[in-house]
Amino acid sequence: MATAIEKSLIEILSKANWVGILTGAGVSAESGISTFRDPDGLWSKFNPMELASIDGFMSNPERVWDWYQYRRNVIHSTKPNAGHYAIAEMQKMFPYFNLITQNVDRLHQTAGSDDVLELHGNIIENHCFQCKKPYKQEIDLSSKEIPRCDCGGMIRPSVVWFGENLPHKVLAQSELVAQKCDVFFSIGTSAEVYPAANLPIIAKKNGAKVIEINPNVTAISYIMDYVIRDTSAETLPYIVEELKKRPTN
Ligand code: BV8
Ligand code: ZN
Repeated sequence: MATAIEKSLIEILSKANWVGILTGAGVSAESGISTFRDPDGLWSKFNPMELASIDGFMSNPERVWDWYQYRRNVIHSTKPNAGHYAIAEMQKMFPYFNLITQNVDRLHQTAGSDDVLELHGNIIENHCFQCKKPYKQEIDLSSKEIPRCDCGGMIRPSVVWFGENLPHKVLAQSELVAQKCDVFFSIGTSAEVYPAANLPIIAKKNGAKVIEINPNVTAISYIMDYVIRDTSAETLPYIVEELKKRPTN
């Protein structure tokens, strides 16, 4: 059962005109996908700079390719959880609503969210490391062979690695949401990675009510107006049910 959600939060939400949500790996945890910085997370087993960076790919492309193939196989057998579905429902409950995600698994889209702002790209698509051309051929998830582009370049997953710029348009849109919304959720993210972690701070500075849904304390818990120390799959369906009971504006 979600920890007691303050009545005032539901009150604020029922009157909200524009809701923004930033999600991180924690939202996919209850679908069975490891997070990065939890004690059993990916970064406890792998070195991010070796596996999620341009230098890492250049120094050992096979190791990086293998790691993404392993993650793609994990993601391939997962399904959205109640938290993803609740966010997809929330999209229809406000005059303006934007979902911004750091996740690359596309479970939000599978759950029915559309126009998802993917700050860190996605693990499903691929492009050429050399000429950047999108690589449209089906990837054999069991293959250790790095496919080649017709320019001869190696193919890589279309995620944003450390040291790489985020897609400019997506970042600009996300910053606009943070500036304009009246309520901003930070859900399932440790808020350690920038510029994504700036978004709740921008929202707060621009007068939004900021809400954190996370079983643990994060680097930005201190700025929150509301903190719900529970999981997303528990909390979000409960918020949706409470909102349905109230007349929205
Ligand atoms: C950039 C790849 C401009 C995709 C990722 C030095 C050199 C270069 C850059 C930097 C530098 N110093 C700082 C930087 C900037 C750097 C950065 O922020 N580094 C940090 C670590 C200090 N950022 C960048 O490099 C970005 N680009 O700035 O470009 C630039 C250019 C050149 C030089 C400088 C700057 C690029 C950032 C994107 C990096 N790519 N991954 C992939 O393979 O997935 S980041 C990686 O962390 C993931 O993508 C993930 O999205 C991201 C954030 O992690 P979270 O989603 O928050 O996950 P985490 O495990 O941390 O936390 C999970 C949370 O969930 C926890 O709080 C937990 O309590 C909670 N939780 C658990 N279970 C649940 C739950 N919550 C709810 N319910 C549950 N059930
Ligand atoms: Zn190419």
